[in-house]
Amino acid sequence: MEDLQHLEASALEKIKSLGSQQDLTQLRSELLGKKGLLGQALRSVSALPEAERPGRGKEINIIKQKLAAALDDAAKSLAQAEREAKLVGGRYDVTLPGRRTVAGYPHPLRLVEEEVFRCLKSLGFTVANGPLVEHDWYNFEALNIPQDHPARDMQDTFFLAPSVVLRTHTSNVQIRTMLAQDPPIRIVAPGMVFRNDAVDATHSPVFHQVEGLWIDEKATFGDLKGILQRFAVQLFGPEAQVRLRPSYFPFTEPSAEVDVGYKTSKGLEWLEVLGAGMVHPEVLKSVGYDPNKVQGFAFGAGIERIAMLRYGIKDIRLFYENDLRFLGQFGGNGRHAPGR
Ligand code: 2NM
Repeated sequence: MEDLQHLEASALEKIKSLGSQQDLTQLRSELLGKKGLLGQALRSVSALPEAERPGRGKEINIIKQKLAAALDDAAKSLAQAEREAKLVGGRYDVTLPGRRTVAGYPHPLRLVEEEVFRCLKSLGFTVANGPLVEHDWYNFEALNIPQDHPARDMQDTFFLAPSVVLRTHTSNVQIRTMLAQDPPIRIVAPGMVFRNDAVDATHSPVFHQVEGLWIDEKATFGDLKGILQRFAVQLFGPEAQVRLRPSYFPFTEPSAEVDVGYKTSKGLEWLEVLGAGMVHPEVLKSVGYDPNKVQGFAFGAGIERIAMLRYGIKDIRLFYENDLRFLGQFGGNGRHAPGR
């Protein structure tokens, strides 16, 4: 009895002070293996008087089970300790906090462009694109802009060759679309345009425009006004109003400057936002349309100008400097704000 209690106590003590899985394997075989201490004890049972054998055998088996369970527990905690030691002391410290990923977010000019699309797509317009480097004919001639018009001056236009220019508006896309398709036409042409201007707070030699075009048998000036009204409400809020002033463009007749009015503390304030008009018969003729059969209207606006008015931005250069402190302020519209 006493020798068995001693065996159990000292075995449990050894299990408690194990330092490695290797030591554990060694100890397990010393205790429970074929030639181990408990095996020896069991074998010695046969030397006892017959009456003592079952009680002694049972005692030994109980101790055997206890030690086996203690060894299994020790194996688990040793494995856990070894895993933790590896993680902390290894080449990578996985306990460090992760690096934060920064979700992308749209540029303010893209936000405005997308809002323009949202308004016009709901009216059946599709987006059309075209080249930035354009032949003189698509940029000027087909748009009824005469040879001696000041817009064709080197002071205003970037010439790459005598009749190759950086497009000065996206109207080249309207011309190319009308040449490729018959009416009805309902497109919106966004993109980069170029003017030979010196940089200041309100001018940039590269900026962005969006132009719309609707041609069919009876697209009227009244339809144009309705679209402009929706456009104003979409971009400047439900209270926005529209006012047309007579103007002149070579490619439209009649032509209008479009002001958007919205309520401020100082009363109704009017801002010039768009140009628009009925497409000039000469433009229709130049793309092979019959002005007696089809008609329509066009309108155009500068994306930068709309963004500056909407967000209260005073310097156009901010759009191009890629300063994240500036760009991070336009994450509205359900988009992700920048991470830090
Ligand atoms: C504007 C203002 C008025 C315009 C005209 C055309 C085309 F190709 F159909 F003739 N496209 N865009 C237009 C008309 C553009 O921007 C201020």
